[in-house]
Amino acid sequence: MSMSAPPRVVIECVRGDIAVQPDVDAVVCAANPHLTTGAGVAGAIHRAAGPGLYREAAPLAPVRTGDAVITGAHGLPNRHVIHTVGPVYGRDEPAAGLLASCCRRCLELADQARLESVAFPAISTGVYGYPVAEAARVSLATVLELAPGLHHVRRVRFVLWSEEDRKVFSRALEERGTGVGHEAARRDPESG
Ligand code: AR6
Repeated sequence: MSMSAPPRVVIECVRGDIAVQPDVDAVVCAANPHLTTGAGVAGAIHRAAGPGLYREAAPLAPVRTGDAVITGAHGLPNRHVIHTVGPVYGRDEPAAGLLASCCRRCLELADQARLESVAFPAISTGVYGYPVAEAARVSLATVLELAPGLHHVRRVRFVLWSEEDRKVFSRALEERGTGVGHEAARRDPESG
């Protein structure tokens, strides 16, 4: 790629556990408005972080759907946790607009905190019922749209719990193509 090209944001889609991403500055928690622990991502993050995470987060609640807040990472191997509240599919409308807003707010907070890297789970696709393929398209489109305007964030990783979901995200990323201020990279942690 040309030397004069703007700094690139690398987007990765990997299979894994969002609570075990030691090489990123922040991990995103798929939270509920009260920022309490729960199933899935929030359960894994709060378990690994320990009770200090909820103690720090609680005064920041309630968080509106589509919004996000940032805290320390406590027992997690990262610097920060960004807690975002995705839409409950079929209830919170417009679903795509709210999911895009989650991704945008997380990137804004990461960039404001001068973070270089952030890992997202597939927000809303578990307990909140958002179809994975649609969520992948919305989330990736939002990251790609915002990437050229980011000052600090250079790496965005989507961490998918199942291989099937990783493929869905990877395919959605491929469909968007590359070369507009971002670069797509895929890595399977289990293949080294
Ligand atoms: N790492 C990465 N992805 C995971 C993990 C993990 N450890 N565990 C599950 N997933 P969810 P939501 C996937 O339910 O839909 C909570 O109870 C999972 O397979 O965590 O936004 C909160 O407290 C799915 O694809 O988040 C809220 O009440 C995706 O992560 C509510 O659930 C998101 O699933 C939020 O629901």
